[in-house]
Amino acid sequence: MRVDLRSDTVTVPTEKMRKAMYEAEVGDDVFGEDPTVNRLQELAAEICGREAALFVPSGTMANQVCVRVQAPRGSEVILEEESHIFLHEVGGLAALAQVQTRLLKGVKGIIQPRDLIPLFRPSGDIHAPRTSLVCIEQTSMMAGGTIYPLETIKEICDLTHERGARVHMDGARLFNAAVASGISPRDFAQPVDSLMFCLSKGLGCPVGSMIVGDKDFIEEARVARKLYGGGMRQAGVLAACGIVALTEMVDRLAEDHEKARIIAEAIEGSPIVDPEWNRPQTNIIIFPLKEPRAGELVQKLAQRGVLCLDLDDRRIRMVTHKDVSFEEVRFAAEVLGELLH
Ligand code: TLP
Repeated sequence: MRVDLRSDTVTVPTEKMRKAMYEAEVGDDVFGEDPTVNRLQELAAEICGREAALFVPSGTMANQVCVRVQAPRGSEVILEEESHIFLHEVGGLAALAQVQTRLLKGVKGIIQPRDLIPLFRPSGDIHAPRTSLVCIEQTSMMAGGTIYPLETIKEICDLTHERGARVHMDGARLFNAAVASGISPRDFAQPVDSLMFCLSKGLGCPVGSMIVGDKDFIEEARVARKLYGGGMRQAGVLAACGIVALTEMVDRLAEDHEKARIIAEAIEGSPIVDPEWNRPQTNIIIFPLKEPRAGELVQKLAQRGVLCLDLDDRRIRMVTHKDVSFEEVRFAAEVLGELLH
């Protein structure tokens, strides 16, 4: 058996998606003339209760476009120290938006409003960069898919807006957070200035992310998307999958969370795992080892057919998704249990 738990990005399009791709009505989306892209964008905006949305090729481009539009060159962007935008986007903040970063450590990846307040630069100081943007990540990937509580998001947005800055949500796994918490994507999307979510992770699309926000912001984002080479032509073949994802693939994410709990049980009580590890709230399991042996363990798991990733020399990540069955997950849990106990 081969169980691929490296990421939910390994998911492949469903039959329905392939059929939808085949049948999609298309046009030139740079001219705004692809009816399927337009439908997907309207659907995404509606689900999030916001004015408009934009289809982009990847989550990375979505984040980078949102930062570019909202953070002027030379301004300062505040991020959690293990956020995807900071750690895993190839230095795009420096290379593309040309902004400076200010990092803080969250609690299980979640930025605490009280810790954020002292980081805003004082206005009127000629020496200081302007704080333009705060980025939050829903769910917080490197903390093990933890959920930003809605109250925390509201507090962060209020205090950031009071200080003249904006908030961007990297909602790559927004729907995992929504399904696990019972809070609607609309509620999560209300307080922030910009939001992106991915179609190509747990929702199973081959390509694509959505940027969501007010009309004026989305118009600016469309220009930045073109600048970054993300203006696509007959993208309706891809957008068609997005429509299937948003209408049919959201509720089933609960299964992925159940699968994560099965794996978590195999880790529980292991003498070689740090007992303080964050138990999974969604579909991501990250557990730290007491000794720096993550690479070795990942190799041993791979030899037994269980694929996962080492994030550094101590931390191992497993991500559950639609293309691993409960049977495969139970097999992975068994193998993991044997190696950990
Ligand atoms: N995350 C990938 C890798 O890049 C690490 C993964 O396997 O988890 N925001 C968050 C929180 C993400 O986890 C990711 C992808 C992205 C943005 C970027 O999305 P893509 O891969 O579409 O550029």
